[in-house]
Amino acid sequence: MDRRKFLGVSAAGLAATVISKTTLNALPLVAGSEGGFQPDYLSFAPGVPPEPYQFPKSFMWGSATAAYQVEGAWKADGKGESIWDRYAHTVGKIKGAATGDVACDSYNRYREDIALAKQLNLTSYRFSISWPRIQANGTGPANPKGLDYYKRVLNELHKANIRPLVTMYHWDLPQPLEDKGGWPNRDTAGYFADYANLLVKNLGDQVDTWCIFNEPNIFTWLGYGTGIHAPGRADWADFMKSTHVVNLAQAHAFRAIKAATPRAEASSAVTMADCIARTNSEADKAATERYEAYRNYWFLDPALKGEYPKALGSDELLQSMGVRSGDMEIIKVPLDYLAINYYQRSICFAADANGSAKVDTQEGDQGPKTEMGWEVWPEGFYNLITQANARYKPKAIEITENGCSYGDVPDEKGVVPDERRTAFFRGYLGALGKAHKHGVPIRAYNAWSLMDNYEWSEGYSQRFGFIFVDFRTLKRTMKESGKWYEQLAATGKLS
Ligand code: GBH
Repeated sequence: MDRRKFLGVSAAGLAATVISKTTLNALPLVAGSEGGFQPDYLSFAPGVPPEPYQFPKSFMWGSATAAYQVEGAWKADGKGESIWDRYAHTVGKIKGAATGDVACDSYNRYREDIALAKQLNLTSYRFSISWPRIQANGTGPANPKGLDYYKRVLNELHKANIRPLVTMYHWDLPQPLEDKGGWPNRDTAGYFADYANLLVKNLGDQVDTWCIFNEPNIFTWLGYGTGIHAPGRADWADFMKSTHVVNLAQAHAFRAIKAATPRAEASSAVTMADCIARTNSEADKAATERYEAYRNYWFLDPALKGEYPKALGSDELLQSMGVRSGDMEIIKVPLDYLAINYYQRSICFAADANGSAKVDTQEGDQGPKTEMGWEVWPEGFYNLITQANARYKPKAIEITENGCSYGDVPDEKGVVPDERRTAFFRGYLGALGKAHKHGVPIRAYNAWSLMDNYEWSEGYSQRFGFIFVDFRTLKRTMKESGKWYEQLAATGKLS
């Protein structure tokens, strides 16, 4: 399960091919970036402070989770089966055969989780709603017990004075909709519109900020393009079709939200990468543009500009995706804020010397690596935020996810000494502070994650939380990084 294959070839619009395993020893970066590429705070030994920065009082400090990764209770109170239930129950798909059947049991322990968020001084709490809790089959009336759970969660958050940021879809499609064709099936956009309607009609009075999709650029690709995520299909044509259906669904949901609650804000969280051409060659620069077009812009340009990015969206491709006349008018909606998930930069290059359109990517290899193997390189975060801001000039930006996996466990005294995580957040928040200082309208930072949870195909082998979860007992223990974040959230002072 090599997540590095992400879009290794897809930007070419061609069928999958073998990914080259080039290593990145001497990195010939784009012109002008060689000297002085690393700012001060990137002398990145754990404990080395970044440039100090005082975030404003109004800045929201938060964390993020997702339903399937934390809730468990996969059959409780009339919940239907999702594609993740099915996939995780299929032999050979997930590391250690781990499932989300129990996960962190947040379905039963949400009060404790929100109390911990309060202890962390959080003012923002991003979580997602499980579609099959609301509609077991993906269609029809809402399940009152499913709604009731989320009403209780929202109540609890409001009592604690924490702003909820609610994701409508973090990857758990009702299995019966997959059986009807899933995201490549255009009807799914209509089913999603109905679901979004149920959410805003029933929960709209408790929610001011919606996140429609989580990482549409990832779940379409990994779920339908490579098959390493649910529902496990590996079909280029299905993948590309699914991207268009998701864009339609995003617009339908946006309109449903505005119709029911005009004051509410809505967007979708896209995982963006700082995309860097491996060399200065024309071929590598063109490859970078194509990759970026998919990775960063494929679900934002259609909404905000009414078109697919031209670097990739040829007429043939759009036709094969099932784009009909009139679709782009439907798809264009003024998403209210920019929601960015950020993990890595991507070093991009042309896959063949012979001038085909194939794109390949590799990880940056200059910074230390987290346990997922992802490079720690805060400057990429700064670059990406400023680029995205320049492209869309949004009224506001929220960082909806950013974080790192390290496997630290409690010592005999119950202390979890995860200095590397604190160092990671110091570095990335230094980059964020720098962007903020330069006038980028960032209003919130939601760290991934509140607590260790089910890391999809990686099962429970990757820990991203401020809170350690013992998956045998479900006991929660605040890590040292959590105590550090607690102070930051209280003062806004990065030092
Ligand atoms: C997010 O996705 C998810 O929203 C969240 O549920 C998850 O738990 C969290 O991050 C941590 O993984 O090496 O070039 O192929 C992860 C976003 C984007 C990260 C693609 C891995 C692979 C890039 N992913 N990336 S590459």
